[in-house]
Order: sequence, then structure tokens, then C-alpha cells
Amino acid sequence: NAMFSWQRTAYHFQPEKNWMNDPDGPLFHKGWYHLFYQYNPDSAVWGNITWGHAVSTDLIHWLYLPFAMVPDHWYDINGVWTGSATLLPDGQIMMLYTGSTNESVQVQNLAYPANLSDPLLIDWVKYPNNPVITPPNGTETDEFRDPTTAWMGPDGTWRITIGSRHNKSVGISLVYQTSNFTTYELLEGVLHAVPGTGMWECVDFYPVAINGSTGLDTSAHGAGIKHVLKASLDDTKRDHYAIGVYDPVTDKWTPDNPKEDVGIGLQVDYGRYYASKTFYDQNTQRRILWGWINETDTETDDLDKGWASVQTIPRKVLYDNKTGTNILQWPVEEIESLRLRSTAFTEIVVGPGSVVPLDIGQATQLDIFAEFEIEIISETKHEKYGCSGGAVDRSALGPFGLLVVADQTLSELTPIFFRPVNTTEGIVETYFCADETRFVSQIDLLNSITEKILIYAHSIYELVYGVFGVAPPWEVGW
Ligand code: DQQ
Repeated sequence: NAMFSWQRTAYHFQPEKNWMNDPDGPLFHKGWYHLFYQYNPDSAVWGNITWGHAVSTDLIHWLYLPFAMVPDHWYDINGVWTGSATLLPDGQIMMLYTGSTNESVQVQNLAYPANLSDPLLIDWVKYPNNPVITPPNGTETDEFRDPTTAWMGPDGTWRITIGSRHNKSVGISLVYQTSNFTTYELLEGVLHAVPGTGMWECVDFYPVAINGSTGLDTSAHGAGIKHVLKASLDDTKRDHYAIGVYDPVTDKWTPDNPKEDVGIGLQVDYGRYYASKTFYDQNTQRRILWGWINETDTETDDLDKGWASVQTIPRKVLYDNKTGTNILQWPVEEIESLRLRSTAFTEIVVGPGSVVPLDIGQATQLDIFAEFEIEIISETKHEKYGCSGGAVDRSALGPFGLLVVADQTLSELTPIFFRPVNTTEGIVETYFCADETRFVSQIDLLNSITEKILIYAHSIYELVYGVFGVAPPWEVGW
């Protein structure tokens, strides 16, 4: 683009150039957080998938390291695809990943650090007898990928789960048992299956403490613990999760609410967000969630600008013991180190249909912390769920929120808004959304909804225009 130089992020992780997708094998080792990621060394579009590698001491500032793994064996020559790390009690690190073979069959492979005493884990060794798992009977050879972190069962052996699809459209997660990470046994049945959800990619499975206090090691089970099951739906490119109960003896997981099962209920994020993966940070007792913010630009633009997509800011995940139905996500507190100066506004009253401008002065990057209180609770009326109606589609209690990257005439703007809705059960549920229908193409706005608040823009636009109440005045002619 001749007029605007393509801007890169300042806060979010992205490689120096080229294509990136899923986060892989996150872990903490000897003082360093490690992030691996799906990477194309040659271009800004998907292909030649290799494991990029970066390290950080604070989850915010990253150093690029040499590639951890490249496609160089028959069992991964078509791509070193997504995988997960398991830290063993004796300090070993087992990395399981999907390889796309010379015949494009999806197999699971094992790799480990060449030198565990290297805090940077620069060199990785692929197990000589790879693959360690091949697609079982009844599974399509190209629908069997993305092994999870292993957890230890009460019998002292490990389990992993791998997403797939059965009977045309049933999304499933298979469970394998192992004691040595080199030989595996497929357990009978599945961890869970949901009809109509299609192929499950990047399954994530982890325990959460019901009292919501700290993160839990992936092997934790027993009283006071529930389990989150997350699948990335290949059909819709959305990350869905549900909370339920895992039986470590039968290796089956049951959702608390079958109506809100995996893939038909909650999403991890309602914006551009995919292939998310958690890890247990043994250093701070947190469970940390990574997610890929997939690109909204066209392929042509990606090639033009030389890069595509970013990772989310890592988020701390806890069970929400207030609702008992959701997980709580919060950007890791280390992000506060990036805040250089701030402008605070308090007690702002935003009447229905009004916009209150906020003068934040000059800035090129911004992190917004906003708290809203609803004063008038109007009567229940027909409610639409979700974000799809945009900022002009009113519900009884909203929407309200912030206008960002707007021009002075408000002909271009992006509402970032909250939409509380009355459910049929009489509960108010709030969706956090962004409306991109008046989005300005020359601006890079992050597309994970929960991170819309991190914004960077060309200077002719206001990073923040103001706050707005229900029935926004720019609705006319929208
Ligand atoms: N991306 C990887 C796969 C995974 C998909 C390939 C999800 O392993 O299923 O780059 O984005």
C-alpha cells in the first residue's frame, strides 16, 4: 500500500516476517517461557509448516530462536503440525506433534530436547522410531491430529487425547494410554463426542479448581476439580469449550450441561480466535492460555505486507465460581509492565443514544481498562444472542461501549461493545463484541474480541473517540 506503511504489532507476539498459525507446546523451563508456533519460513501464506520458537522471561517480551523443528523426515515432510508438551516429574520434556507424512497421512510423532540443561532448549531430537501413533481403523487418515499435553491417571500411566471425526459429522476426541511416550494403546470409546460438530482440531483438556483460586497441573483430578474440554471446530473455525466432569477410571468426560456441550455452547472468544492451547505454569501456579488471532486481511495483502496474524497476549484461566458455567480469562498481569502513562476518566454518565467524547491526547498504542454499571434495567423483550447483529442491533440493556479508531465525523468507527441479554431463564448474559462494518481498512485492529482493546492506528484516526450508550446516533444511514 503506497500511502500507509503496513504496521506491525507492538504488544502481541508475531514472528519477524511470514505466516504464523497455531501456538504449539507452550511450557516453562529453567526461568524461560517457551512458545513454539506453526510457521512458514518462506512466505506469508500457510505452507512448509515448521516449528518457530521464541522465549521470554515475562510472557510479554520475546526473543526469537532458531526453528525447533523443520519438515525433514518422511513422517513430517508435509508439515510439522500442532502439538503439545508434557513435563515429566523427573524433569524430562516430551513433545508430541502431528506430522503430515509423505503421503499426507496424519501421524503423531515424539520429540525431546537434546540438552535439558539448556534453558533455551535450542536443539530438539526427533525420536528415531517415529511415528509413535498412526490413524486407527475407522478414522480418516487426514482427520487425526493435534495431540494434547499428557495427564497422569490414578494408575500411574499417562493419557493423551487427539481430535478426530466419526460418522460424517460427529466431532470426537480419542484417548491413548502410554507409560513411556513411545508406545501407545488406544482406549475403548472416546473421551467425548458431539454430533454435528465435525472434525475437532487442537483439542485442549485441563482441570480447573472449583474454588477458582489457582491453576492446576494437567494431571490434577479428584474432589474440588472440574475439567474443561475445548475443541477448535474445523467447519466453523471457532474455539468452543464446555465445563464438565472427568472420570479418570473410565476416561470419559461428561458436560455439566448437555445443552451447552462442546461445539454447541460457549466459545473461548467471540472474535477472530482459533487453535488455542493452555499450559500449566509451574513457576506461578497459573494455567495460561494462548490463542491464534487469525488474519482478516486478504492473502494478497498478507503477501504485500509480508506477514500474517499474531498470537494473543497470554491469558490466565480460572473457573468462574460465580456463574459455575464459564471460565474466566484475564491477560497475564505481566502486561502491566507495558503501561507507560495513563489517562483516567471516572463517573461518566452515558445516556441512551449519546456519545461522550474522551480526550486521551496523542498516542499510537493503547490499552483500555473500562468498567460499566447499568443503571436502568428495562423490561424483558425478545433477545438476540451473540455479536452478529453489530452495535446497532439493540437488546433491552444495550449495547453500550467504546468507539475506537474513529474519524472526527464518525463516518468511520469501530464500536467495541457489551450486549447484555435476558435469557429465557431470566438471567442476564453479556456478550463482548466488536462491530467491524465501519472498520477502516488501513488500520490494523486486533481481532480477538477480548483484545480489541489493544489498538494501533494511523494518526489521522482517534484511537478512542468516546463512550456510547444504547441506540447510538450514528445508526442513521448505517
Ligand atoms: N493447524 C495445524 C493443524 C491444526 C490446524 C496445521 C489448526 O495441526 O489442526 O498448521 O489451525
